[in-house]
Amino acid sequence: MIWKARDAAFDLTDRVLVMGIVNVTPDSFSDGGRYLDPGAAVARCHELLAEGADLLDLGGESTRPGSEAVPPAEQWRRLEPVLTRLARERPQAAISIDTRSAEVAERALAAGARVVNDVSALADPAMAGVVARAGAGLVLMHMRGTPETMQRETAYGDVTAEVAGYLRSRLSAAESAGVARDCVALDPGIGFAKSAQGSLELLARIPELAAIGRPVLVGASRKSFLARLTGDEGPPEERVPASLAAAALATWQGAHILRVHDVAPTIRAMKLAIAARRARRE
Ligand code: HH2
Repeated sequence: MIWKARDAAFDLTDRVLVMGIVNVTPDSFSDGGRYLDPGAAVARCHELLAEGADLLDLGGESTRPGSEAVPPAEQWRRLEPVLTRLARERPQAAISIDTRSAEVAERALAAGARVVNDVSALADPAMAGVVARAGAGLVLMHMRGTPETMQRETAYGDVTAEVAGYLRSRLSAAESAGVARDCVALDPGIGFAKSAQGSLELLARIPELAAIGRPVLVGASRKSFLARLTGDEGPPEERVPASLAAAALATWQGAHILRVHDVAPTIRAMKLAIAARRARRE
């Protein structure tokens, strides 16, 4: 399967992409405040690329449970110096921009980003047009409500069936608005309006999402559902071993893109799971 993003075309037939997270925010749940300074954010980007990240996902807004929306102007104030420096220093790096705002997406694409990662799956009516005009990659994610309200909406009959139905309909909406199907990747939204059990079930049932026919992105890294299952009670860094297990499990189940904080160890875990996937077929 091919995933297109402007001048990039990722062949995902027997490959899993690792997307490294850099949050240029004061309040993200794991790296909040660490990369708010543009120099620190750019240094982190170089570090993750050196570790082998295929893409970098830059965000100027936390979407952790309970968080409030950040105005587009403030998101862009955080992101602009980082994107400008990266475009100069690493023009070939594939940059994804984690935003629900079409205005921020448009500015980021003009500055060289190749992918828009939209956790609201086109809630901003201008978003699809912006993505389509640039021929950019687009990640559509499932959630209910908004980050502020979502943890009140975690009860489902069949979580996987509902998420798959939603992603199919958002894929159709994107296509109707002019986004090429080849540019779209789908994401079940681990931890977004999901109980720990719901997140786990989605990880275990990735083949049902992959059956839609587009790449599946999984973002389980350091999330609190892991702590609920393992009993880790400390800070998010304590969740790295469980995150690596989740990355291996997602790869084994057929995920195509892993969105993670810890790139180098994830690549090792993913390689093992890819080798096991090949062995299953041979
Ligand atoms: N998770 C987060 C943010 N963006 N995008 C996609 N497509 N999938 C995800 O699972 C996802 C996402 C939350 O993680 P993080 O960016 O580390 O934290 P915060 O939202 O607090 O900035």
